[in-house]
Amino acid sequence: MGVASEASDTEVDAVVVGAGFAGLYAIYKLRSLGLSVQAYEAAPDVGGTWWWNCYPGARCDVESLDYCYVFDDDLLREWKWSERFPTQPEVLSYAQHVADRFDLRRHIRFETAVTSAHWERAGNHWAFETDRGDRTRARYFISAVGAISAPNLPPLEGLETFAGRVLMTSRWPHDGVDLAGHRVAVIGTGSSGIQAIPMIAQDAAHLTVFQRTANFSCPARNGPIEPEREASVRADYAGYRQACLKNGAGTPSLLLSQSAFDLSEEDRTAAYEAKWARGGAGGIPALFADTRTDMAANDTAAEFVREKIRSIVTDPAVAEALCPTDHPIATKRICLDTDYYATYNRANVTLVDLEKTPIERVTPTAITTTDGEFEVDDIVFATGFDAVTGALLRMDVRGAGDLALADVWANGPETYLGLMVSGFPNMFTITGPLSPSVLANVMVAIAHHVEWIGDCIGYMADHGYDCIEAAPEAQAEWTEEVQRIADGTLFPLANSWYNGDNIPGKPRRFLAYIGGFPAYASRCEEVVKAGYEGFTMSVGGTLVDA
Ligand code: NA7
Repeated sequence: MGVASEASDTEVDAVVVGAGFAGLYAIYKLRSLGLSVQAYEAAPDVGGTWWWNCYPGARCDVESLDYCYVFDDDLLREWKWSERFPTQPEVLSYAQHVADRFDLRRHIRFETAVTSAHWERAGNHWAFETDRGDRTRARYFISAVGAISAPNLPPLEGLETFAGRVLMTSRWPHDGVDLAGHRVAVIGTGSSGIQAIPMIAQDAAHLTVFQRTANFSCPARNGPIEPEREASVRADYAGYRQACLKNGAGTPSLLLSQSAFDLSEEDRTAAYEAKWARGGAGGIPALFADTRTDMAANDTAAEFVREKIRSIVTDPAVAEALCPTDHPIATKRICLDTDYYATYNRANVTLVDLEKTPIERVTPTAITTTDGEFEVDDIVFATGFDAVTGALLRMDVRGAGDLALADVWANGPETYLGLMVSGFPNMFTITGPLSPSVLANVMVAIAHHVEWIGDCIGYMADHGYDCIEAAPEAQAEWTEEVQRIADGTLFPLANSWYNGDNIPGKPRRFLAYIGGFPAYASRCEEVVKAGYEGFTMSVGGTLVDA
């Protein structure tokens, strides 16, 4: 664990903001290029979202064999995952292992948040300030702030008067929380709530779940990694990785090729049953390519899951309340669970349907809805994140001409390839807005971006450039293309954080590239082959087309 020292005033080649998986690899990569690197991390240790989200039941919903770095063969050989879907402590210990093994901590200042990053054209550098008073100048600004890292705490009326504990899944205390004998409220039924609810129900005297929107969840069927599967992956990891890179979601566990209507109804149902029994990545929607584009195909998957909910939950009224009907399946992130629906059969669990009876206020001892008062000792917010753009915008980022990123993105983020923003020279965003990010295996997305950025900086050094910027026209075209591809799917039909819908006032724009990881990676490669088409590189402040 890093220890913060005195505030500093320094100059380095690159500042990396964030020491999660993106930040760690960026530090490693930039250092290997010979750059001096300073990273800042708000948490006391590495891991990013895996440091903060240590709530009960927290798990990765990408299979462990797919959720790792591939830049070092020894690291790949050495590290053994214990379960198919790794727990948060295991993912965190992997991040810590990587930091130690590659001696990355010495570049990171922990418990230090970057508060501002301003581009200074005169010095051709970024000037950073932190909440500990550090001032740092750097030629390159690498944002590794994460797409799902800026928590969303809804401003419920009266919350400040609540006498019990207010907890957030995304800021869970590291020394744990004793819920035994307590009456606990969980607000939110996304991935975090759906993972935490079965665990909390086991400890709490009573659990009341406040559900605004029912969500689709499929069984993870977690367990130890099958030795044969692990052996076959390890026997040809390079080949396995190539399969990952060719898959739209960056993980070969998801086979998205056939239509739901390629099969007879009977065979389709049998395929859904088999997937439900097997569990795993992507859940039921991962079986057919047209689940995300064709409403009739989507309905077959959605109705299959609704029937499963009805078969598991014994109280028909509770089952109906848990059946999602407001959005096509998978247009909100599909959840993977362990005993989520069965948890509602417990005598100590109550579901409150906020669609019918919204929360009015919080009192010192209760949450009050239009239906009455629910007395609780603890309130757990599992209310998600200001996803994809939130973490970047919570810093004061100003580009050329002192333009604030928040103003430039007032109508939604605009980027070129999700890698750079026009008017913000030398600022790279790892898994940034309008890149595959949250729609791909994020480890694949991170590796791709870090390597692309490293190669780009290497190219600039080789050619004597010291400044790169996205051209406004290229950015406008990319931004339009990302939305157009999303509009060809069912995703815009959902009120989801993919569209920015979960944050009041956030402009509606599809925040990730949904054309699939391979198409995205090819585009990035073509851009490079065409001499960094759509980017402008300059020497000593004189703009020259690269
Ligand atoms: P999510 O998926 O955004 O889920 C947040 C949940 O909180 C969701 O059910 C929301 O309902 C609910 N919510 C949000 N605001 C409120 C208010 N004001 N009142 C009641 N309920 C509310 O976040 P998660 O942390 O679960 O998962 C995020 C990602 O992290 C996940 O996809 C994984 O990749 C890991 P809504 O559906 O918006 O009506």
